[in-house]
Amino acid sequence: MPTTPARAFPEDFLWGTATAAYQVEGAAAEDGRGPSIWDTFSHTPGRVDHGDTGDVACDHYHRLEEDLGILARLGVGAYRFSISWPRVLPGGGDRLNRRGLDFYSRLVDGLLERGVAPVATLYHWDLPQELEDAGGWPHRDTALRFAEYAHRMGEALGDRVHTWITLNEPWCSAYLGYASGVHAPGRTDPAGALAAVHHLNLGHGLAVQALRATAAPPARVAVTLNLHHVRGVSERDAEAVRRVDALANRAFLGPMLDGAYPRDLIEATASVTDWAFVHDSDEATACQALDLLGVNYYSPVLVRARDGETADGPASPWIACGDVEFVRQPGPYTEMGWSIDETGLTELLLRLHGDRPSLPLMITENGAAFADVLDGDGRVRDERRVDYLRRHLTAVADAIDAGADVRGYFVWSLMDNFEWAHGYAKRFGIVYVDRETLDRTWKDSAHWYRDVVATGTVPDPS
Ligand code: PNW
Repeated sequence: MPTTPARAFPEDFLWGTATAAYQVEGAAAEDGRGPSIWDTFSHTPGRVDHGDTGDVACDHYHRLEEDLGILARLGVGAYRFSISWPRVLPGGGDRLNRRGLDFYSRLVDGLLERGVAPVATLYHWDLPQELEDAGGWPHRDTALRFAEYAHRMGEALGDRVHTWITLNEPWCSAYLGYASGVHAPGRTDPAGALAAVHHLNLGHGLAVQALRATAAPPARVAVTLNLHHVRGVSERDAEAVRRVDALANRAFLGPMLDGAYPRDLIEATASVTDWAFVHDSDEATACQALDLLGVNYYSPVLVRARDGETADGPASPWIACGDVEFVRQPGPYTEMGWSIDETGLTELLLRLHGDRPSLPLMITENGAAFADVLDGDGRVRDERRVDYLRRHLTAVADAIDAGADVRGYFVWSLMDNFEWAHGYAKRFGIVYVDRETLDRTWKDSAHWYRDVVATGTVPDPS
């Protein structure tokens, strides 16, 4: 008998790992793939650390069999990947690129053959460049193009993919892409960013309709949000917490789940936009019944009220938050500088469950970057990642014990990959990828996670 209590998860809990197309695939100009905003952005000097690009990434496009083998040996029940829109519809438009689609078809079949459920994300940030040139997400037509893309994918893969995610982290797409400009397409236009928020919400709703019309039942349709667990330094900071919650969370939860933008969001941003891009029935369209809410969690957010507006700093993702100060959290930190605090995950899950008890939750990303080293004996001793994962899984178990309906958990990420503006320097994988040879090596965390999956329990650290 173990002397310390292990945490057991429900029998049918879904264990998985996650990646995204541009971060792992490479083969950026092969088999008819068109350019995306991330190709343009990463090839623009100064945008990505060390000038890294996704041209080769992890070469997953060519190493599909090897990577399927890793998933099979991990024993995971599901794999969350994203479809590259410009690979299947170069230019974003009508012409289906059969060779591009064939890659996803082989991926899906390969997963099913190994007993791994495919979880497909339609949009993990790689907008076809032509659609950006036509206005991008601030432009209404992008939402309509996205719905057509969703329709095509539902038709092509909906017989075999039973769990769909429309958008990954629209917060990043809108605010990092169009307000702070640290992500593609690198624009710094707050009004455009809020228009992007809306067209992402609208595109989501239209995509859900398209998937319901095409994917074979019982398809599960979800969206993945990077919900921010916001805390105030003191009671006096409640208004600052509410503002950040409106911009980061309720800007998406409101239309998608309640069919309306929060009034306080509209009011707080009135000097930036009049929200005229919201047409009469848009909020109703954005609000489609969902089978799951995907939650990506890395770290909580700490804020306090600032006296008086600040002078203009660098472009910020936090529109209309000049009177809010973002406070550095206490450590320890990951390599991203993100504070490690799993209590925020429990609290976030319980809040979501309390607000909407009938909506099942799934952790679609959680993980950490550390400065991993491949030792001479071929081992990566990433005990800090094991500790991070153990803490966060325990936090999920705490939320489940307190009543939250959490159906699954996906580690970000299956393997080290292109970490957006940070390039390859930030390693999130449980599998190590050598940047010279692209060889894959299981880190200690991968061995640990395999045991968690096999037993359905998180062992105590001892
Ligand atoms: C998420 N932020 O990105 C993405 O879904 C992944 O593709 C990514 O690799 C992972 O988390 C790790 O970063 C984020 O600045 C990027 O707050 C930036 C932020 C949050 C999430």
